[in-house]
Amino acid sequence: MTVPVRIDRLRLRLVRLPLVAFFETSFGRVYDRTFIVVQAAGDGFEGLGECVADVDPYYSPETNVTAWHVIKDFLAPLVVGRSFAHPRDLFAAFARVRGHNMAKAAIEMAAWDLAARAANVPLSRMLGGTRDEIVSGVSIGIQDSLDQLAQKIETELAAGYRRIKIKIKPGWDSSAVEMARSRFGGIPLMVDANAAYTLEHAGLLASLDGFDLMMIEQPLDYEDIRDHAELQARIKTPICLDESIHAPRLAEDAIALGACRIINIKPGRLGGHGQSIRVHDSCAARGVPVWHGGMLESGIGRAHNIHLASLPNFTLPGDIAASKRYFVPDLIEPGITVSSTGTIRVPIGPGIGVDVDWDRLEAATIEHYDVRA
Ligand code: OSB
Ligand code: MG
Repeated sequence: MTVPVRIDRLRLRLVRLPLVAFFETSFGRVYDRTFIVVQAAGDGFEGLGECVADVDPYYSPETNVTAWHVIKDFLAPLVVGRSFAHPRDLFAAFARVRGHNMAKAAIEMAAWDLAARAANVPLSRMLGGTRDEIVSGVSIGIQDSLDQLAQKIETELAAGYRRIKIKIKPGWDSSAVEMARSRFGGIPLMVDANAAYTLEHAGLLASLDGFDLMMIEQPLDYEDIRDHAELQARIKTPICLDESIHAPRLAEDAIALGACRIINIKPGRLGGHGQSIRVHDSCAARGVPVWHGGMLESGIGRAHNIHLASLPNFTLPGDIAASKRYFVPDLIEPGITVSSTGTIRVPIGPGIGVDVDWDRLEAATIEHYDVRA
């Protein structure tokens, strides 16, 4: 099927928004989010994408400064003034640029939104989505005390969220998991280490087997698929890879090597919707479930995530929560809401199907840059 998309102009915005509460991972604590919003215009329509690169290169090698540079000087010239038979063709058009998946994804996703708006269909339909609502979980950062963590878990369970993920790091792991299990019983519970451990911690990680966790996300190093395979052979808890999987081929290798039993999909990390669908499909063919991760996106990126998570092999709850957990107000109006049973409806309007509050976006914009044909 061809879904033509033409790009006449790209507008980049560097945006900063305060988070409603600090978010701490093994990388450190953050109080706000700085990201790039991409507007892609063509054929009288406009599509939106969000670049999830952070201010620091701790989750991935990209930052919003590298992404701005790479989009402006290398990626935009490859697509502005061009027509494509399908938005999935943009990733191939970027092929000579190595890496920089978050920069590529921001443009590619804006092109999908543009194409879906031009075709007057919801993005989920164009992506191959099969459900009209998705199941939502939360990612709870490292807190100052176990009591604070308990309070957060209680609040999120009361709000209806269907899975609790706790960020861990050496010194904030067994105690946090033990507290969550003893206070909240058999809730769907998992942990995310953001690469904070090494194989030397295998004994400690194996001791988490007793807590019946759904999975442990990215326990070991960013690039280290082989050590994850060795760890998976030594622990019962399924390993889920996040940071390590930045290309479809790596997902296939990790599964073949037994390095993980579950994969986290984030379109920013993979280079956009097209690459995410490839990972989704190859995991489905191998009987490996996937779920949709989050990068503390605004409502723009979050809307993209919701549409992607409507594909059939997203069988585990995602890190896609309500706007009010991140930004008040969000860049979209109304914000994303979660039902009392922890579900989010997939928007049904054209494209990403959410409405940007342009005054708010303008007020949050630090810098603009336009690329025209
Ligand atoms: O590892 O999943 C991660 C946020 C920023 C960077 C990496 C991660 C996260 C989260 C937050 O866990 C998920 C969310 O957006 O709620
Ligand atoms: Mg993660």
